[in-house]
Amino acid sequence: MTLGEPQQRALHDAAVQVLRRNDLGTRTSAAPELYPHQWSWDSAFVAIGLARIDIPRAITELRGLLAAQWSTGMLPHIVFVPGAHGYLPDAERWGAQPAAARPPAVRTSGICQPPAQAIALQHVLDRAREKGGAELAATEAFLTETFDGWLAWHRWLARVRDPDGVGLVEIHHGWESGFDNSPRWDGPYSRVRPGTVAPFVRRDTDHVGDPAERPSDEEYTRYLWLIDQMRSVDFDDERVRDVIDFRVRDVFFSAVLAAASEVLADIGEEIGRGDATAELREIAVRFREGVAATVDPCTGLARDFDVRSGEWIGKATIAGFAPLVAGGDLELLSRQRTLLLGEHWMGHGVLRYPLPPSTSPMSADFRRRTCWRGPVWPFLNMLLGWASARDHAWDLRAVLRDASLDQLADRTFGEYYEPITGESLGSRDQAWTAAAALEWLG
Ligand code: 9WN
Repeated sequence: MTLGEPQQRALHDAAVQVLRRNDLGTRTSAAPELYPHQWSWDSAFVAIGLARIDIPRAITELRGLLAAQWSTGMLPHIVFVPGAHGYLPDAERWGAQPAAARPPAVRTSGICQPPAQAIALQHVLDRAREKGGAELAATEAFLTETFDGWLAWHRWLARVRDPDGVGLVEIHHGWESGFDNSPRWDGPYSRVRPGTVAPFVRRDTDHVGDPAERPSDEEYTRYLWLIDQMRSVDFDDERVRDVIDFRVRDVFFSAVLAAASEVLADIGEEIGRGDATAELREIAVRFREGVAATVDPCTGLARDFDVRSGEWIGKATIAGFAPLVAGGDLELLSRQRTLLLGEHWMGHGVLRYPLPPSTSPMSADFRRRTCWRGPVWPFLNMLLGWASARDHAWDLRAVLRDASLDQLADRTFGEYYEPITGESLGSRDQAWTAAAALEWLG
């Protein structure tokens, strides 16, 4: 089914309302109750949706995020909103206390998330070009003003998180991946041994929804332990590597960096910052090649690498399609598209909609209701749709678009969706889900 005109209009209006409801003025809450703060990669995808309805507000969103950039270049994964809580009982425990590199005026976490921001910048510029006039001028001025900040962010990732130049970003916490409790991290987390850390206590279980859908308290205690380890060295990049129990080269994060660096190089050229082109294109090539090199010839899926155990992580998750985000080798991309559309993934007979589940239904790790272990994430489909358009993979893009609109027509804007029944799960009125609807509607 594809949506008729009236349904499309209703979906559009409801998505706009969600973004307005989550609008805090200069930041957008990731979701009203569960995630009232500004999350880094959510905010990039939110800006893509905002650019469809309000270009100046999209610019404000990205400007606000950049204002929380650390002096090292890192963009923090959460910018805490004063007075808001969600289910994180106390921001300090998650690293929001002063660290030497943190800007003084904001409270932020001390970890990061995949760098989707340049992809958002490109969307804002595209929409501004369609409008022309004052909005285009304002967008160009914004890009000129902030270019060095985005460049510093990419540089920090390339230098600090890949010091050996292997073309893969090292993460130090599952949350840095954005795929919090994915089966990808089961092995690495089994080697995290919490010392003296006060156990995680949920602030209000009503906010968390069905406990079966989310990580357990024991998992949260490990998450906190890693933050404590970082805090013990004042979040100092060089020292964190020595003390942290979790060191993984994340293939999907690396793919986002590759794609975003290429886009940032294009933007730089357009606004007269050709001085950064060579460096950014080099980062794009390095990480694209790094991602491609992880592909398991047996499964065709890209893999993460656990630095501490020296092992590949070959779980059947959507992150295995990282090359489709990174772009590059045409044959590899074509093989991956066939795999993605095939019966282990989007073409699996049990699925409510032909959309990629976060873990393959064929995998022993598949859990249909547990957030990163099976459910479908609309923002990821938007990202895959963007990459498909970039690579002229119109067939894949068309399936993703039609199925996404069908899925989102319930207008709940769920955080994620049960892949077999299509039920909306997790948080409701999730901002990046509303943004995905607006982007697909065009
Ligand atoms: C921790 C906000 C974030 C997303 C992540 C998603 C989830 C947070 C959590 O929500 O993570 O960062 O508390 O579960 O996994 O991708 O950015 O929407």
